[in-house]
Amino acid sequence: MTIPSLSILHHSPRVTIIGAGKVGSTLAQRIAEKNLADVVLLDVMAGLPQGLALDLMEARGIELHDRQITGTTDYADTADSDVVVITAGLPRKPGMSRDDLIKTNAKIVVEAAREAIAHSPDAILIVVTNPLDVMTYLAWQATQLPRDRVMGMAGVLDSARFQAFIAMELGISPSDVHTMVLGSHGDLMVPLPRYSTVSGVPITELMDAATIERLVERTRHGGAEIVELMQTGSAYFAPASSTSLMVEAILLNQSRLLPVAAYLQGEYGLNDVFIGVPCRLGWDGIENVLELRLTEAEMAALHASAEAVRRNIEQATEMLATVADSNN
Ligand code: TXD
Repeated sequence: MTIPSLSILHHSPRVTIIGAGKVGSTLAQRIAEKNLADVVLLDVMAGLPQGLALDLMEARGIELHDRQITGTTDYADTADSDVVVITAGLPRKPGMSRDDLIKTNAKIVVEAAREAIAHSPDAILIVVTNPLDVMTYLAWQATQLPRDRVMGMAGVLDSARFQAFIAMELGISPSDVHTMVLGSHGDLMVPLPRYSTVSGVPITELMDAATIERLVERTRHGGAEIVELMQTGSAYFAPASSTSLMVEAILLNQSRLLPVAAYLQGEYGLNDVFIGVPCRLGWDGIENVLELRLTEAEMAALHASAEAVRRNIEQATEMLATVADSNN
């Protein structure tokens, strides 16, 4: 049998996921089973990504897709990826804040970003590792990619949590709830009830202020609530779904308006920092940053959030410089 040489056969989109842990492996499953792209899973633990990839390949006949899933420890196997997602690094343990992870994760993320982009110079980079906004900044700095091709995943997850809590409170489908959470991925995130709606109706019309505040607080501590329950790791189903939504928006050029950590150059009065703001995502990555009209209090909360990120960026940069000095 002769197989026709269709150019499309040579252009299957390719997503590399660095870090084959809980988030990375669940994301690989979502991307393959949604039939979005071939997936390369890379980890430092020899055997882990290969085993997970084989396991996912063995499910293909049942899940009915033909995507290739490859496991590797070698960056050469990730070459020419369209999207690179970094999930490598440690997750939180009970009692830890996301910022406690700076020391362990900064070096891992910088090296992963550099290696991955050296092999896929045209890729769009999505960072997932915590502390999210700081790690996204370091990855951008290490790769020198244009700002529209580097982003962090957090706002989609924080908005999904707020969406879930509103849906549970009102006893309605989460599909009818649209939420907007800006700012850093941490206790200083900025959920925006004024811009959160149920089928077009602002939630401020449907719940009293105390109820909304309770749901906002639960959203702020949504990650910690799960860490406390699990005791042995952090959330990964909703984080993988959120990242997969961003990958899908990019690969299918959907022009979705999603809150993602983006590099700001004057938007919202902020400069030289990555922070969660609504962005239009498509083939080119971040195609546009939407500047919402914010109240004074909302703007102040966003700036406080950005200040905290900035302090952590300084701390991480000093730490990386010390490591580099001690290696010289
Ligand atoms: O909203 C968000 N952005 C997040 C972020 C939501 C959930 C999880 N979030 C963070 O993602 C979490 O705090 C961690 O920093 C990362 C990954 O979380 P995950 O739960 O997947 O952690 P695991 O299961 O420990 O997996 C991490 C993997 C593990 O297999 C390590 O061997 C691997 O990372 N690892 C590396 N891979 C490649 N290269 C290097 N250097 C490396 N170091 C560790």
